[in-house]
Amino acid sequence: MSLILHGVPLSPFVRKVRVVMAEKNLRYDMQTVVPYATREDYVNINPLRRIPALQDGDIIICDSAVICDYLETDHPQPPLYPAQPADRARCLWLEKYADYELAPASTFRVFFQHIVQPTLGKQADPDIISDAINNRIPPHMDYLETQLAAQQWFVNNQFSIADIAIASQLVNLQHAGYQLDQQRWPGLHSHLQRFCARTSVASLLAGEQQMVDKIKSRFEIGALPG
Ligand SMILES: N[C@@H](CCC(=O)N[C@@H](CS)C(=O)NCC(=O)O)C(=O)O
Repeated sequence: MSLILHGVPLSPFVRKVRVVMAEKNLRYDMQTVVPYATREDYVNINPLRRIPALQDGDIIICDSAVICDYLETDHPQPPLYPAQPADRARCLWLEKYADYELAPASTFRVFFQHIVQPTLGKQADPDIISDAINNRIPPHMDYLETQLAAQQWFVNNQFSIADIAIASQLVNLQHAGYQLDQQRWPGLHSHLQRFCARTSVASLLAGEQQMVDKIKSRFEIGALPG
């Protein structure tokens, strides 16, 4: 049965699902759904009108965490969730942390203001961006640096959905022009580089970068405010 992924590649939640599908070597078609400007009938796919949503034949699944869990159950190889209960719980916690704590502080502020607002014909708010960069984001980076604890990957040093969820948000910061401070967060800095270099991710990021460059040039988006 063919898989259809609804969304756009620059969403960190869509990226999560695409990386999982690339890791599992799954083929899918992408149906463009632009957030905040969804077609009327998209409500029949996702009642919240958010992306991503996945269609697998007659089945429709919403929310990146639910979609990734579904894909893992249906296509267990290679595993992206640890088998051991305590490791699995920690992995799900870090995914949840990325989706519900890191995302609001980072993607929903910095990327949304700096990159998305101009595409909606609105001015970016530099105060929201500065507040995020200087006050909201650093405590999350501090916490994640301790959780990584000099390992290559967050949970048991095995690549998992925790790495995918966290790095997917950091990629959006990178697209906005935010540079992770290597001195302050050396583990996270190299984690992000390691993530971006994976075959499953690098192939996606090449296309994403072209989109970001196009948006920046079309809407004359410069450097981030400090
Ligand atoms: N928890 C959801 C978050 C999805 C989400 O917030 N997606 C954003 C785009 S990055 C969206 O569709 N926003 C439109 C809206 O909230 O109306 C998930 O993991 O899928």
